[in-house]
Amino acid sequence: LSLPSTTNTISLDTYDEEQVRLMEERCILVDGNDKAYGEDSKKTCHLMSNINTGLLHRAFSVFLFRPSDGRLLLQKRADEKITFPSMWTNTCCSHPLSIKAELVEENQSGVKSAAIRKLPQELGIPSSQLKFDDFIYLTKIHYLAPSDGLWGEHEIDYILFSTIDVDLKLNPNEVSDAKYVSKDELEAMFSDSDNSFTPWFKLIARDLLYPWWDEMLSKSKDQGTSGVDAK
Ligand code: DMA
Ligand code: MN
Repeated sequence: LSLPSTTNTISLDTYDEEQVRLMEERCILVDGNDKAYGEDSKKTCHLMSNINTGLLHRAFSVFLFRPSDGRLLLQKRADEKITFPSMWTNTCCSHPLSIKAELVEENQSGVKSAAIRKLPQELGIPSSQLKFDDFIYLTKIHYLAPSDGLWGEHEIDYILFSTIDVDLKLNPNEVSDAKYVSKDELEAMFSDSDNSFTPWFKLIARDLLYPWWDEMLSKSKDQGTSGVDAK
């Protein structure tokens, strides 16, 4: 007798305990038009066996810039992460959860609330430094990327930019390193084969980040200030 394989047969025993616990989070299921229709576990949403049948969920990606010099804050994902471990990526990524505050679509409130929840948890940024109106919604992208065969991503990803000063206290279970980079410094990192990058960061950098970054830096020059202000 051969039973069909289901997500329940996949064991998380070999992974980090805290990251396994987070696999129980309830993600928001969406259709190809980002219409929410239900929820399922983070584990179910990130198994390639389910992604290959079309399962899609909602996510966000934060790009945080330092006001004084327009540098972008990057993080290196912890070795403990189950998907895309040890890779450099944008400031913070995660998922709005299927709870009232994070389901709100008006003014992209749900994903902004989720960002304000995760920036402290991953990077130790004090919540008092994070204000709703400091997050600018740019656009959303639909992408699919396998991680290691078993795991992957298939998301509608909301891109949020912010130009604010923050204090950092990295959570080592989430982030093993962080640094602010200029465009040239990021290019140098991309050219160094010792570094690996998440697929969504590479995609967003090429298609969206560079034009936006240029515009932001030139605006601050027009204003004749040394600082950069996106507002
Ligand atoms: C998921 O990020 C979201 C995107 C945009 C890839 P993640 O794997 O860092 O999520 P979490 O921090 O919740 O594990
Ligand atoms: Mn995801």
